[in-house]
Amino acid sequence: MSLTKTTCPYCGVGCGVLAGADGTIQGDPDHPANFGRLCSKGSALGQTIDLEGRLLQPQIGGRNAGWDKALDLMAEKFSTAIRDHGPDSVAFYVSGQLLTEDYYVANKLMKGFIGSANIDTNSRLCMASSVAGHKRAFGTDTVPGTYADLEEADLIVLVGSNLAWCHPVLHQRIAAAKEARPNMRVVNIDPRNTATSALVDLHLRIVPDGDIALFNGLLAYLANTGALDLAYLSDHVAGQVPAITQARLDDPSESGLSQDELSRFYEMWAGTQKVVTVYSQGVNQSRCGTGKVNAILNCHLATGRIGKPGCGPFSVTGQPNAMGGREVGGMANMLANHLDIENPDHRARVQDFWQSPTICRRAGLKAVELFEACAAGKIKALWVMSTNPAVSMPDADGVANAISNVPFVVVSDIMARTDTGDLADVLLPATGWGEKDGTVTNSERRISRQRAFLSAPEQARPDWQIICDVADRMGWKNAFDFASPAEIFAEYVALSMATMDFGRDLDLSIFADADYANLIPTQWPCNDKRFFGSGRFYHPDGKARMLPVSAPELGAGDTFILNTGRNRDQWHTMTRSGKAPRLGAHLAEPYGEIHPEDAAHIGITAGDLIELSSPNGTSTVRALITERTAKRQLFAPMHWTRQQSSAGWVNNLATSVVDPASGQPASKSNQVTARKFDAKWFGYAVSLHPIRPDGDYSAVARTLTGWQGEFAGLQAPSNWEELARGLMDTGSCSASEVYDQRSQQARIAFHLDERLIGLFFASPTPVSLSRNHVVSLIGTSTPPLLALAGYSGTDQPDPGTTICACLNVGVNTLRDAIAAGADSVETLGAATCAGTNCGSCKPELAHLLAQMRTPMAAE
Ligand SMILES: Nc1nc2c(c(=O)[nH]1)N[C@H]1C(S)=C(S)[C@@H](COP(=O)(O)OP(=O)(O)OC[C@H]3O[C@@H](n4cnc5c(=O)[nH]c(N)nc54)[C@H](O)[C@@H]3O)O[C@H]1N2
Ligand SMILES: Nc1nc2c(c(=O)[nH]1)N[C@H]1C(S)=C(S)[C@@H](COP(=O)(O)OP(=O)(O)OC[C@H]3O[C@@H](n4cnc5c(=O)[nH]c(N)nc54)[C@H](O)[C@@H]3O)O[C@H]1N2
Ligand code: SF4
Ligand SMILES: [Mo]
Repeated sequence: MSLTKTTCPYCGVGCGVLAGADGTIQGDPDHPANFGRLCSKGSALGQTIDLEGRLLQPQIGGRNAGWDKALDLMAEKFSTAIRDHGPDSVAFYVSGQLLTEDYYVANKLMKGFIGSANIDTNSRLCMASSVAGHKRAFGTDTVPGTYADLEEADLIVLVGSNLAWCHPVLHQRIAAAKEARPNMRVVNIDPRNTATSALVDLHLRIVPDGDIALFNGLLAYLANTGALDLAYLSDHVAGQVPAITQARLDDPSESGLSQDELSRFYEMWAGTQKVVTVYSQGVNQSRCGTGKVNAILNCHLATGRIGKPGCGPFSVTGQPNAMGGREVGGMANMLANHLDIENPDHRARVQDFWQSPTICRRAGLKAVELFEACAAGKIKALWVMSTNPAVSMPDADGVANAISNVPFVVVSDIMARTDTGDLADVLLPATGWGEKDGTVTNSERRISRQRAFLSAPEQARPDWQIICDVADRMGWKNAFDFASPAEIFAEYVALSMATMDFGRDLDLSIFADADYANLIPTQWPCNDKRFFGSGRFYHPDGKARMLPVSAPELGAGDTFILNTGRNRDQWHTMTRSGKAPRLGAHLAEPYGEIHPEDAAHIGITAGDLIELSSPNGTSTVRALITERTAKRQLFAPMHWTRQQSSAGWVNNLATSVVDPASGQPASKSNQVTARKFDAKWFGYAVSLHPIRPDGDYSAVARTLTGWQGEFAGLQAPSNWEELARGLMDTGSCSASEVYDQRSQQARIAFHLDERLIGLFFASPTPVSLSRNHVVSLIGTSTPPLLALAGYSGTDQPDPGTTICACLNVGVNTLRDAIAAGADSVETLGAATCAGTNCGSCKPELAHLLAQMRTPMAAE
């Protein structure tokens, strides 16, 4: 069958994919982001494109309604709110997962036609500090780096980035380059010891938010040791004196690192010309995120290590189109196409180009402020597109309440049930990846096409079309009369060209005559131009700015610092990745990493649950006792929602502390207390049918044969069968129950016509059995007693927890192979196949090898 060239819808690496309607997924060997590679999430895309769980009809008040009704109602509600309460009484909250064309028209509608700038995006939670830092230093939000720079660098410094899990294909490219050039060094700056540490020469385990002290210390060191590029500074940079003076005031040991570690890092940095500093959410998501960005940029500017091959600062974007959203100006404090709201000439030009009745005059509400305005009753109509703020915003439960407080809420999504969709008055079915056409821009400014290879299911429509339909009904037909995303792209390119005399960086002229249908992945401004290569920046005097930044006071309290982030195989709120059984196998439950000493201190042992509390709320997660997390710190993934768990979403613990310059929430450092969740019983269920995430603690996930669920409760029920039937859709199944008085363990098997439909196990201690084994029994004709054993016989070894998701290789299989002599990632791959498909698990294979070679390090 013929395969369509498209782009992966997950991370900002922006890998090219060859996709077929039958679910075939291959890496595109011609795409310059990945040259054929894909990670575990990309490889499993075929398992996410079925229609299970999809929203396929517009709904009003939970009932199917036609498009006309839904769109008329929206136009009426938005128009009435604007008429009665002014343009600032309405808001859009959008996403870096919209395509550029969707984003462009959403921004045009709000800023040029409604006349408000109340359109903010989940990029506020993601890239806002980088945007603010870039603008302060460069005069524009320019990301100068390219992927080739990473391969050419002699030193790569990763700051607050778990590249191995979050940008896996870039990580693989760096690993390959390092293998080819063993002199290349990689340093990782992260309070946690992550999978990324397996690659690096030096892991600097700083204290949370110790980054400014560290980089100010570096700047002072560069100044003190004569390592500044004085000619570059005098020609191209302003502000160095106050920046260096301020840096010298900071004490680098506040970073938590030893003198020896600091010296090693500073010497390495000062002694290497080709340095790339890659940074991500450990930098951005902080109350001093913009300061961290400028502390890093200062060091690159001070040494002229920018604008040249193999060096420079490189903020890697998270979402597939975070960069495209920044380009079209889809945030509340930007205009369009990298122009400024505050600049009257920019405003006049954009208004003239759009022929619009009005134009916003001042910045709109940033995400946290926007939901605060919802809570305060100031927003009368809200439209959320392609994001799930009731989970991903700090104070998630408060945000859910704020959304409920808005009189009219519209949510455009591809899924019928999401935590945010559940709060909507109107739900609009968008076409999803594979069904829609448009463009995305990746971390290195490369614009690639997403192309449809599936037809739109039932009533689903592309986001750009839904937005234009609403604009049309609000009276602005001419300005939104686009017949295709190609026409929108052409207007976006034309706007950038019509504003080029302002001398901004967004030069899209290379796309002026683009053949949209056959567009090949292309970098702006043009494929071979290097930003800042001539030493010219975008401030009026052409010079970059170094900024004085100071390290924050790092308060020590008796609470834990809760760090949050991502798992290798899940994507954000799991609406898509959660559908793939292959991906659910990696880490199937919300968990909290806790240091062994802290665990002992609060009385937690393996398998226990921990209850985390903050002034905002509580959350319960499985304890993962490990030295990967430092003492008095915890780490929990952001992925779990109310759809899969009853207590495992962590953002309700987060208070809405933001960086004052960017408005970005400090998602990595929430103050929480932790104690043992005093469960009276633990349960585990596997089922052919969906399992309900009810009870005091629960987490459900897809498996290859159906669903599985982990449970726990504060009070044991009087009837286990009743409880199990309530959780699982057992219909008229017969139940076979075994109850062991002595151990108080209950085991129930549900059969229908001799077919095993479900199994339920309960115990006063964490349920111990072979989960892989019982999952494999579902749907078979295994008789009750055999099924209830919970373990396989010796003739069928238990593979253990899945490490390689692509080829389903478990930890026990790997341990056996290592014991039998496998001594490298390659020989382990040859023996078990693990890591031989996408390679995303290679860091974990390396970790396991290291662990088994040095048993003391065992977790
Ligand atoms: N598998 C997967 N990949 C993804 C995503 C996903 O959901 N799943 N999402 C994508 C998106 S949108 C984004 S934004 C990126 C995010 O990509 P990353 O930023 O790499 O991922 P995170 O896990 O959020 O955080 C990175 C690291 O910051 C560290 N950190 C915490 N506090 C500090 C600190 O004070 N200083 C320093 N130096 N480090 C700190 C954390 O311990 C963590 O290991 O990933 C993208 N890729
Ligand atoms: N604690 C904590 N919180 C965080 C973070 C963290 O590190 N820690 N990271 C933050 C970051 S960096 C990010 S980017 C956010 C991400 O957070 P969100 O954006 O809220 O998470 P997603 O699950 O990606 O939400 C995307 C939604 O869009 C839907 N969707 C998918 N495709 C389409 C489409 O084509 N059209 C439409 N209309 N809908 C679609 C999906 O089903 C899903 O409901 O989370 C932030 N929140
Ligand atoms: S690294 Fe993985 S998630 Fe990111 S774009 Fe490539 S295949 Fe997709
Ligand atoms: Mo993100």
